Amino acid sequence: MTDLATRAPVTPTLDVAAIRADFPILSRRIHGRPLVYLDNAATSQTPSRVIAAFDAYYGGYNANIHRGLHTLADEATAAFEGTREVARGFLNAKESREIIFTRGTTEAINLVANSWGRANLKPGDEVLVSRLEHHSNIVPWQMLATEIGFTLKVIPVDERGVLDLDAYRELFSERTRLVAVNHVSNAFGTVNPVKAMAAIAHARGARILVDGAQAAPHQRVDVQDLDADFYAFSGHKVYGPTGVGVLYGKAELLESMPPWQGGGEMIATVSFETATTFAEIPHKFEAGTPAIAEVIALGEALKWVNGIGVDAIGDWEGRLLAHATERVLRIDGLRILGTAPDKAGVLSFVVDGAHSQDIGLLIDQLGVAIRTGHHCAQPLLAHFGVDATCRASFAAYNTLEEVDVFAEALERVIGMVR
Ligand code: C6P
Repeated sequence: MTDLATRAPVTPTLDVAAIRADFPILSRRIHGRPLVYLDNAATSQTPSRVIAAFDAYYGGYNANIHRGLHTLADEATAAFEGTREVARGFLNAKESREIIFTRGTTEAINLVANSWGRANLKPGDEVLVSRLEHHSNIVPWQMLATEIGFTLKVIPVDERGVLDLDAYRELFSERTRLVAVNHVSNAFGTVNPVKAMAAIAHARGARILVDGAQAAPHQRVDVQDLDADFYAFSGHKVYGPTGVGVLYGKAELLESMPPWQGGGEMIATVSFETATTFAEIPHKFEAGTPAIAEVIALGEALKWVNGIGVDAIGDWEGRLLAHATERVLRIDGLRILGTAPDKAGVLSFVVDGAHSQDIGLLIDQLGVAIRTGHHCAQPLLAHFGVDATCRASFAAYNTLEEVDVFAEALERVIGMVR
């Protein structure tokens, strides 16, 4: 706990007022009060340039991509492929063909399970997932395990919500083929040492898939430095739109994998007489018309993040987290879940004698948006003996004053329900 409460103050490197002015939604009032939006781990808000990208596309160059020879198709294709290059830079991938557009992190993980997993996992093999995983990095592996007959093994956490690396090392056997782990836990905020975990996995001949949904918005991600085999994130958590996400995969791996969805765009030739052949990566994994406007708008979101600087965003969120932690710990009977020394801007807590759902509903009446529930991490919450927590999560546009409003509102609603 002291680790968090005494975290060294960070000099604000962000012009938060200017950032806020970029987000029209932040001027909304909720139940007559200024919106205090602290549900950023569920979805972040979008700056004007992302919203404008939709208008520009639909009002100016709406066309299908990679197909037409006309001007609009050219413009749309260039903008779409432009995002691929922006995403490559964002993750520091070697090549833009290592970037595949998906509907989000969930679809990215399902792609890996259904393509790489089906091709590489055999009965008796083992896949390691962690206790900290979101359901989207558990259920696709469970579904495939039932079908194929491999075993899922769970990397344990300690009482702070930190992965036990010794136990991790010991879980490996000669049958371990894959580690599937998140970079940052959505429920507790734990930052996992995925670079070290990748090195251990590779030394044991296993691949590693990193779920970066909660890391990409808050810290610099360098897939080459991490040596991740696969890395996934979602647009809507990184100031972009819903319905779009990214799967990074090492080129040689993606090339060796079969397609997982068939249709237009992913083929080289189709014939009833000879075998259908497939397109090169990344198109092999992008069947059908993609979410063109969303991909283009995601490019704008990533450029917006680059313009602010993801390190500066992470530093500022660390300051917000430290202040929020210090404030809520004054509340009698409040317990924080997830006290790792290295945490992203996520504050998960339960309060004696007050149900999380009640807190969430009542605090909304005071204009404060937080998330309550199991956060799609039921195995983690069950391990800590709870079925729900309240979760406040921070973004670049949140202020220390908003943290104070949240803490005061929290004290008030706890007084009402106890
Ligand atoms: N977590 C949260 O409130 P999608 O839905 O595909 O964009 O992202 C799924 C996902 C995968 N991994 C992690 C670590 C996540 O946090 C999420 C989404 C949201 O915590 C919604 S449940």
